[in-house]
Amino acid sequence: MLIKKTTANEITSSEITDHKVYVNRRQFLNSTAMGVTASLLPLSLSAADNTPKPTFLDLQKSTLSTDDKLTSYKDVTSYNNFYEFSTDKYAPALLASNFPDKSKPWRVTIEGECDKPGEYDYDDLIRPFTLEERIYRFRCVEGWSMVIPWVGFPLADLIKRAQPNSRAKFVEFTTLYDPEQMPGQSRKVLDWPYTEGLRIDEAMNPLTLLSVGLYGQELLGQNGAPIRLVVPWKYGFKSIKSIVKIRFVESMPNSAWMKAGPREYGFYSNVNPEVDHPRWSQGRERRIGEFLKRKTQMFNGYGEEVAHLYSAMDLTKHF
Ligand SMILES: Nc1nc2c(c(=O)[nH]1)N[C@H]1C(S)=C(S)[C@@H](COP(=O)(O)O)O[C@H]1N2
Ligand SMILES: [Mo]
Repeated sequence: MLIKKTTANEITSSEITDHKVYVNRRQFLNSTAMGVTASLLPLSLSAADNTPKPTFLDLQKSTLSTDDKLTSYKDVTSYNNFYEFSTDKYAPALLASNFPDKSKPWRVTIEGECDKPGEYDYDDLIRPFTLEERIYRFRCVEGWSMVIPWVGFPLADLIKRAQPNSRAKFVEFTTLYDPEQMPGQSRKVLDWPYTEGLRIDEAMNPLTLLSVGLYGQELLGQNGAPIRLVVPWKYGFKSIKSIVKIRFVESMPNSAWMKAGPREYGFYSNVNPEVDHPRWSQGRERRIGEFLKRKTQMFNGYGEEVAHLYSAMDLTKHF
């Protein structure tokens, strides 16, 4: 992460459409980064480098967006699950405000069953991709939900560049392990580092996003800076934050939550009002900012796009 002009808590909701922070940052990158880091770019060879670089002014609006009313920027950035910082939902906004340490490079390793593995600086990793704004519903397993204008690019675009081989049946993601920056990791709440996984066809689905921002701004620490997953038809915990590793594997990976509670958290974790969590109903949800609960929709309302992925499966068994 090269520069940061402002911090989240200085941004008021009336300023959320002001993209200056991003634009400055991208212009800076465009003018300086290419020459210096070109040799570190195993994925961004030739052709892609001649295409216009994404700027946050040029954000493409995605046709996959919902027109549900947005959750406020304040709620999206102050009510968070990020156990590496705290199990208290209001604490990550305070404890992660300077995360990640801007003086340290953020590297993402791509490895496993693929022809183009590599280790990338964050800026090099995202440069080849066109950033989109996508308004997605996001539902937590505990029955709250938000509607968030994410900024990101399809995970499929990155996967295609990595060229997975025929043994790549699943993708495993890993969060940074650094107890000095993430105080919650000094307590064994989960088996750190946090890991998650998707089946390769789920990972390739056009809805699956690698997010680097929201509300037109760079991601804040509490939302999983600098890069996190967003899988809108699955419960929130699948959307792993602060990713440092993406690994193609042959067999189904075990996630941090599956290890913590195999009866409560399955690999698929599709939003499903018919399959309750052992300790609570999944039939209704509270949209943050609303008073009355609403009925939860199958696949969080994205059935048309994803139901075919599970047509042959018993979803009470594969929860
Ligand atoms: N590394 C990591 N990723 C994580 C979590 C976490 O504790 N650690 N929490 C998950 C859960 S339970 C939810 S609901 C979402 C919350 O994302 P948000 O804070 O941006 O709303 O992040 C998910 N990703
Ligand atoms: Mo969650």
